[in-house]
Amino acid sequence: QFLQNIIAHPVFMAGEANVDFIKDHQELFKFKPRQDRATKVLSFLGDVIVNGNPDVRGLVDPKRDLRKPRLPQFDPSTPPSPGTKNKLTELGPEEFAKWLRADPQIHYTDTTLRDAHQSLLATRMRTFDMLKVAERYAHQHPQTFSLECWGGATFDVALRFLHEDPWERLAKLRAAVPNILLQMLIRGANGVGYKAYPDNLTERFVQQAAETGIDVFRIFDSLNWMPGMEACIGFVRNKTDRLAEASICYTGDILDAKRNQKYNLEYYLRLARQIEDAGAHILCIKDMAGLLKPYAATELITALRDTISLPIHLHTHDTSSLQAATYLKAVEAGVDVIDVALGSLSGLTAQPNFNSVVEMLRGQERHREFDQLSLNEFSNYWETVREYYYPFESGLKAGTSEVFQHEIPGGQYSNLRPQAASLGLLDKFETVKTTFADVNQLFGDIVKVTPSSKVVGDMALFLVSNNLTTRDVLEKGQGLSFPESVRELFRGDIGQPEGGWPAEVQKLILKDEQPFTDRPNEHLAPINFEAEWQKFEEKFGRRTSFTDVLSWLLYPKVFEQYWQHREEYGDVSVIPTRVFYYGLQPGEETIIDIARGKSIIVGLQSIGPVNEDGCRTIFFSLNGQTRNLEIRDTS
Ligand code: 3PY
Ligand code: ZN
Repeated sequence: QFLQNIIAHPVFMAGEANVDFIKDHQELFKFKPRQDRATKVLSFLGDVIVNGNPDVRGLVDPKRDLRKPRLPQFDPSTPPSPGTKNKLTELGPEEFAKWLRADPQIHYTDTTLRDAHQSLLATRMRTFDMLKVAERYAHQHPQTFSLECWGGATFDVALRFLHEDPWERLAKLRAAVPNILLQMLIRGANGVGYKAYPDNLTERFVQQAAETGIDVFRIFDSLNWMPGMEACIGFVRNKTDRLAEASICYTGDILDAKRNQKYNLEYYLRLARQIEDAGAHILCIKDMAGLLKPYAATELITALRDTISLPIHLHTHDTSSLQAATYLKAVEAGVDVIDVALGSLSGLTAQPNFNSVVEMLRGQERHREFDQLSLNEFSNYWETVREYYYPFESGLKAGTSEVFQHEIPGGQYSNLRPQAASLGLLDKFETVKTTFADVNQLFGDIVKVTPSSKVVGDMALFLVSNNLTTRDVLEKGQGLSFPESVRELFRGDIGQPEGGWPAEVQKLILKDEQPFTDRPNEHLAPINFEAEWQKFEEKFGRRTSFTDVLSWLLYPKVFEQYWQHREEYGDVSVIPTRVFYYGLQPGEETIIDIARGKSIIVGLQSIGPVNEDGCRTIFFSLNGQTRNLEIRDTS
């Protein structure tokens, strides 16, 4: 610290330090007390106890019964049995894909650690709760095809709201699950963000994700625009030895004459051929809103199996509560892998129920055996843990066939409600949903999935909060100024939709601005990684890693806040979730594993009154010793 004080001193920095510099500047000997890990954790807890965790402020129900979960049984004395990860290492991606396509038994991807909580709990599931069961899962269910555990919104939410490093989450899951493929969702040219990134940034991101632990890259473009996916497929193929799974996002209804003008069977088969030609190893049908009805699945999967030779992976959301029937038809038609979530985090806007789908197929030709008692133990674990996240529940109580009208993706639904609430529009949520459908028609009937779906949502909220309809847009759009994201969409910032943008609407939105039709990434200068790393070190210091640099390049402001939080409070991902969100009650104790093999026991003794500085003294016990901390009361 002494050296740091010298280097940072204005006299020294101006190059004016002489021999008496140290003698004349006694402030160089003033050191900020170095906060150890335990003190940092206590400061965080003190803040939650006094002021509440800002992420749940106003939503806490002190009477809620938050029990301790029971961990599923497993035998830690033997290593987990080899699974699909071992198979990929043995065969390489091309041969693996052939093996998958030829395997007669159905495969399952478990989405509990990504899409299920993104769709039910606004992506808030913490690494802490995942790690409690990851190793157990690897032992108990090694025949799972993959665990979807990264990408989509998890990257942003981990940094922004959970103050966690997404890379650390991935590395820890990889260590706990050495035998099952780990899968991520990547938004093609938009990476794990909401806009186009320079190609070489996505390339390094893909390489780093593979090195850290990802085996299956599920790639999609939010408008089903091939140029938005091609580069990313190439990065996975050429820069890693992992699987490139490219998606057709399913929208409309191929069996409904009113909805299949544009998005019909031919359209999807053409895309599938292009995906195969682009070099993907697996084809995904990404039914992000849960619109693929059972008989449409029969048509689509049968035709796809006849048209391409890739294995087919089906993803859906159970918003309508019909999708187990879709899976039954898809399995009969020869789908290779289906996405499911463990019972207590399944259904509604998440994936169909893993435990039940296994039972649906038991005794049938394509059944794959899973220990049902153990699956239920995992489901029970998540049922208890889900309660900790109650402030983030979407409020949807039952399946709804409304989804066939509004077509809101499952992953967006749980976000749109709080977004509407924050604008004071909760009592108009029905109108928001119907306006979402109207905006889709205004925009020319587009594929709606992140980020295009977010723009449709932004426009719907804009219209409802200004008491406008899509007809008003057509009649007086010249005089309206639209949300920034809408302008960007029509300018071509996230790609081109099938059939192009409706020209009249595009003119109303862009006014005199010229749209482009080539890849938005072509307009972005490549990243100079050396220069950026240097800038990064100047800003954040040397105790950093390349994964931090990548996080910063993808989400500069969010990373900066995350970094400040980490400097002040340390690694808060190790704090148990109940304590992280709701603090401790006087007399309560918790154990926190603050580093490998190092645990502390923290108890709350009492909370002092507010003093004249606006602070409260919190009396903690730390490993049996009393520790007082002054915490500012901002409530
Ligand atoms: C995401 O991009 O986060 C999605 O889940 C899209 O379905
Ligand atoms: Zn999804």
